[in-house]
This record gives sequence, structure tokens and C-alpha cells, in this order.
Amino acid sequence: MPDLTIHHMLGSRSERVVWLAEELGIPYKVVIHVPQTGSGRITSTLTDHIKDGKAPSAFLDGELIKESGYIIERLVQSFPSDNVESTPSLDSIYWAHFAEGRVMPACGSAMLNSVALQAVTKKLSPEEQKGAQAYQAHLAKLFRGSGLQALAEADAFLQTHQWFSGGDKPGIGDFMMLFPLTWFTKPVNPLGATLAPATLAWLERIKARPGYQKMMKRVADERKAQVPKPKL
Ligand SMILES: N[C@@H](CCC(=O)N[C@@H](CS)C(=O)NCC(=O)O)C(=O)O
Repeated sequence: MPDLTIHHMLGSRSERVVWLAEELGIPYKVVIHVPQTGSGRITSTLTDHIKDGKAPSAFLDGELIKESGYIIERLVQSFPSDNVESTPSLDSIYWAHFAEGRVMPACGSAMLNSVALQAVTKKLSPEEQKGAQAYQAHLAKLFRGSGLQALAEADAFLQTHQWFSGGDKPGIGDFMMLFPLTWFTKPVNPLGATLAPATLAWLERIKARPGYQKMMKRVADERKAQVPKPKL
């Protein structure tokens, strides 16, 4: 059995890896980090453990492994399970790259664009604030355009396929697409967009899976145990 420790920043890409570990049925430890955005970028206590502080980061039998796509491929290959496609299909490879190469750039940039504006606004004169807001709105429009295009392509695929693997079980593309697509079901989402029916049905299929439910419970329990409550 592996000695796996996953560093999970709440509400981040590392959710992909915790979900996969549950689907593969492998034992793992999880260290919870809470994101902070006050500085205008996203930081967390992860830098206490790993220099660049990126989530996900994991230790597999003592080896530091990073990049969600790499971690997911490594775990899928090393710990085959009937629940998950073990040898990625061409569809799986395409959608795994699409998640990080098309969906995340639009969503992540849109989110950082608003976080950055909030962080600098207080330091600017009213005139400068107007300029910053106009610039931010311009960028938001560009990110929204490319994000909506990506969401439409993903939905078109899901209209004729159950999973991004193209097969009858989730593959690396599904694990990679989960994080950006769940974002759109939250009250504040980066592009202010709603998901189309086939994508919503895919999310429902994931939420119904015991592996996904175990991931949600494990993260909630670990958060309760590891994150101190704010003093009132
Ligand atoms: N391509 C990397 C991106 C990792 C990444 O940037 N993660 C974000 C959280 S979703 C993060 O750690 N942000 C904090 C930072 O950039 O310092 C991956 O897929 O693992």
C-alpha cells in the first residue's frame, strides 16, 4: 500500500486528487490549507511544507509530486481500480489537457482579475480606480468569451458521452474537469456563467458516486479537525 500524503487547499484543484484517491480506494493522509486572498494573490500555509506552495502537491512514498495532471496520471497508472479507466483513452488525454489548458486559464485568470482589483483599489485615487476598473472589466470580458467557448465544447461532448473518457467509467479527463466545472455551481463563479444540461447531468453522476461522497466527507471531517475555529 502506498504512503500518500495529499496537501489540499480548500476550494482548489487539489480536490481532483482527493476524489481520485477515494475512487481508487487507496489509503492517504490529507493536510488541509485555507486560501488567503488579501495580498491580491492566493496564498496558504502550503508554503510551510513546499517551497512554491502550489495545490495540489503530494508526497508518494517520500517523493514530492506536483501538477494535478501528473499526480492523477501517476496514481491511475500505479493503483489500477475497476472504478476508474486505468489506461487513458485519447478522449481522456484531450480533456485532461483541455481542463488545464483551456478552462482553467479563462476561469483562473477571471478570478485573479477580481481578487487583484480588490487588493489594489484601496491604494488608488478615485481617478486611478476608474482606470483600474475599466481595465479589469475589459479583461473580464475577454476571459468570459474564451471560458464560455470552452464550456460549450465540453457540453457538446457530454451530449453524446457519459464521461470525458468516452467510455463507461471516469478517466483522467473527468478528474481534471471536475474542479473548474464545480466552480460554476457555486453562488459566485468566475465567469458568471451557468452550466448547460449535459454538463449538469455529468456533475450529478459524479455527485452520486460513493467515491465523491467519501471525498466530501473526508475533507469536511479533516477541516473540522485541522483548522482552528476563528476566535469571536
Ligand atoms: N497547473 C497546476 C496549477 C497549480 C495551482 O496554481 N494551484 C493553485 C490553487 S487551484 C495554487 O496553488 N495557487 C496558489 C499559488 O499560485 O501560489 C496544477 O494543475 O496542479
